Amino acid sequence: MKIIVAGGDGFCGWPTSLYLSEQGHEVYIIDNLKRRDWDTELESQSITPIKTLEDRVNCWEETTGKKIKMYIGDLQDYDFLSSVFKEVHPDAFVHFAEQRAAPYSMIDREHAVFTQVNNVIGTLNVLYAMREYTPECHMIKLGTMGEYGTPNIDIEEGYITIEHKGRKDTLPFPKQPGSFYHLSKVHDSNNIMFACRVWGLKATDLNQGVVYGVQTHQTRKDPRLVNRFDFDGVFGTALNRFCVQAATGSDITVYGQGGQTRGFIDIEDTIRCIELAALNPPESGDFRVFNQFTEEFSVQDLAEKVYKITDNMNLNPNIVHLENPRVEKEVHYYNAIHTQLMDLGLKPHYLTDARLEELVKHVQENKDRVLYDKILPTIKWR
Ligand code: NAD
Ligand code: USQ
Repeated sequence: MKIIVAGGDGFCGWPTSLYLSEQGHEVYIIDNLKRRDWDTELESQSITPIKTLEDRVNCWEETTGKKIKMYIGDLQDYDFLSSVFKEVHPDAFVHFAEQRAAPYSMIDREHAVFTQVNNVIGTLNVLYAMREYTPECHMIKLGTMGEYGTPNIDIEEGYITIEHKGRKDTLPFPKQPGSFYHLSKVHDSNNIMFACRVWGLKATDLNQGVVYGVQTHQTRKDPRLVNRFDFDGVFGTALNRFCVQAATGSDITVYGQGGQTRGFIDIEDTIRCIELAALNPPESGDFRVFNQFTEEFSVQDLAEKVYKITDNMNLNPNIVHLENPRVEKEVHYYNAIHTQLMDLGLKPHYLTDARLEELVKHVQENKDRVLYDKILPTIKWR
């Protein structure tokens, strides 16, 4: 298949591009390299030293003989996007290219506005480009489990059948997102659903949980292919952050009571889910939603898992409960359905002690790049 991977320089997009390329698909990366600028803005960095996109792509070709073409540009620039669509005529458009950190979107008005404009306009442009140049193209859009929030009922995959005053209908599952970033994903979902309904486009919204891990089979082929690894209080996500904290003698920071429960997925499974969605497209006009995670954990569960492993490694870890910088439920019911990707053939990599130990060791190898003053959270929701 001809597959565009927008956001192909990022944490999920880079290993996905390599995996799809290895499977024999023609891969075209779009990225505006903004993620690297946000590191500069926040005076932070990936723990792993990442090469430029050009070097990474050249290294992949040198190592495997497979070519990945890259286009440096912004999805908000419709002329740029149109020119890529006209040249490539993709079968699938994998859309990772958004500002994805909830804390970044909550810094102040400017960052909230930037996040929503970047994400919503970028996606709207992709929908228009598909409609204009390749209506058969399948949009595979990265959404988030955080669109649903934490309702006191089971979370279905996108839709819920409800009976109201004697009448019955299947409707989009209610959304209660927890940040301006998560809200941007809800706005995207609504726009994509509308475009599928009125223009007959086809799309899969992958409501992904928190991703952990760093390396994949493909990024391990050469040190120059290494994936990025975020640890700071803005872009670092729960499990990866806890591994960094334990590996570097910093406290494992549970926010509040730690009963916050989320869906989690190994980066090795993220890349497979994308291919499964691409190989099994929906019908024209369909807006399909999959919940993309493999296991549920509370933040406290994760902290304790990391504690156990790193204690065995004689790292003397310590769990602290910080005052929660976010506004979120800290004790709640959580049960999200996630069967559709399994039905398509996903064989999950579950979080094992061996996987955790490997992650911690990986951090230890790059320990000198950890910026200790960037670990604690500084952005508050209120
Ligand atoms: P990332 O920030 O590492 O990568 C995103 C990439 O998109 C970056 O390389 C950035 O430069 C690029 N980008 C952003 N805006 C762009 C634009 N307007 N035009 C072109 N390129 C642009 O993020 P990630 O962790 O790889 O996440 C990828 C996607 O998956 C996001 O949409 C995110 O919301 C979603 N997601 C991520 C996680 C996670 O835990 N990382 C979990 C669930 C969902
Ligand atoms: N948390 C802690 N301690 C920390 C960091 C986080 O207790 O040091 C808690 C948070 O309060 C939250 C939970 O862990 O309750 C998850 O936070 P996170 O930073 O790991 O993840 P989140 O902000 O939800 O965002 C990440 C990605 C985002 C994606 C989302 C999937 O950055 O792109 O959409 O995970 S989901 O969580 O399912 O919405």
